[in-house]
Amino acid sequence: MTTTFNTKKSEEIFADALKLMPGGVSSPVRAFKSVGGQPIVFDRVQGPYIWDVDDNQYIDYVGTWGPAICGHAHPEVIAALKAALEKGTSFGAPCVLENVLAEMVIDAVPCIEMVRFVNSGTEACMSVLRLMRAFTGREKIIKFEGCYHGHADMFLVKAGSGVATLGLPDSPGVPKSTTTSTLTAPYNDLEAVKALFQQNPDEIAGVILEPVVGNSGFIPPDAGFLEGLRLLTQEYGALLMFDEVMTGFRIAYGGAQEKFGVTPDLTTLGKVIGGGLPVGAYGGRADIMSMVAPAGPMYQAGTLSGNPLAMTAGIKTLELLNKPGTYDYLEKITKKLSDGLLAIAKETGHEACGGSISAMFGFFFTAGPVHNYEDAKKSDLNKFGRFHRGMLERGIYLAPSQFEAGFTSLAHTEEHIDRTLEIARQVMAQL
Ligand code: HOZ
Repeated sequence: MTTTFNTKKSEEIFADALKLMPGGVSSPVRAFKSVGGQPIVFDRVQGPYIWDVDDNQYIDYVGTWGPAICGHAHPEVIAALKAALEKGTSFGAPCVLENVLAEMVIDAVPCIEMVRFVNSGTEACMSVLRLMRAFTGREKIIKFEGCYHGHADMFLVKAGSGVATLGLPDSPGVPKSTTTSTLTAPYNDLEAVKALFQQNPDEIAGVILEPVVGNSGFIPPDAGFLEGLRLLTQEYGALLMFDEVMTGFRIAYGGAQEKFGVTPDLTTLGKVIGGGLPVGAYGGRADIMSMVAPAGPMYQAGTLSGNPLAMTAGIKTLELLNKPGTYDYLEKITKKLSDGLLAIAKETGHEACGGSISAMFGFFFTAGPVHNYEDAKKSDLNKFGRFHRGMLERGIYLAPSQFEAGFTSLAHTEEHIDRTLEIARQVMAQL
């Protein structure tokens, strides 16, 4: 493919970064390891666009891995942040903004009666697991192959996202003793979950999952899967925990639990609720959350938790989302993108499958269907890498891994989608 793509400054900066930071990055998923080439270095973002340090412009479908659902650097978010900044950057003490965001989250998310703010999705998931164990007095948990719940030790078992991308699903440095209580099952396989409960009666604290998977690529739950998990967990006295770090406020205002009408006991959130600043949260039934210190004995803490700038960005972002028509719009443009990509793949002779729900989508180079991580791994990763590169060189920024979902935003218009599809047609025709 011949283009005039110039990334000279990106290359120079990344070469320096490689000497300064492991792999040149602050988080592995950014490193382009599985798609070839090297990461572009960003200079600025606005709306649906990114500009790199060489001044190339891209339409962005990563959205800083999820938070940018209103579009990057939304003027109202920036204005609110500027005003908040005048009051200081951190209090390490209660502030009324925490109450405001907590109330918005409690109103929106069906299972959440009380919430604790933390600083990332990883922190939310490791904390909620401790809470599940504290509440039930049981140690074992069930997670699903290819689901990613952050990088805490007990979740790095057959995990998705960066570890799947790098082929490191079980990381060295994680003590065996930490993961012996982590049982795994294939996603969408209720029978496998049932068998684990039968083999470990009275030992399983709960089931933890992405209700729509985004960390093995995009994989929706089969009909009845979430409902089946709800029934099984109730039958065995275990808790159900939806990790909605990706899906929360993205596939519906109330997340997957609103969309699918299945209410878990606990939920983790992140990404969107921070509006682009570092925030995570866990919440759920008040009787369970009352175990969290200082209300109860389960200890969990954080110097920057409930940070006023992060709360401000989250509040403004949820205000922008909580308007009539938001999710219909996101559904419409994302479906147009997803359907368009599949149609172009077919026309140009490539096996492909995929789909979308609201502002989240995915696309695999395999005939599919993809119900779980094993299915996702059948995708032609080499072809995905070449597709990714071709799109990048023509101004479309996709997640640099087959095992990540794509994200749209309120700033993406039909014109952006048309332009993306036009470029996808050029690239696929040459693959
Ligand atoms: N959790 C994000 C999507 N899988 C990526 C964040 C990261 O690992 O940098």
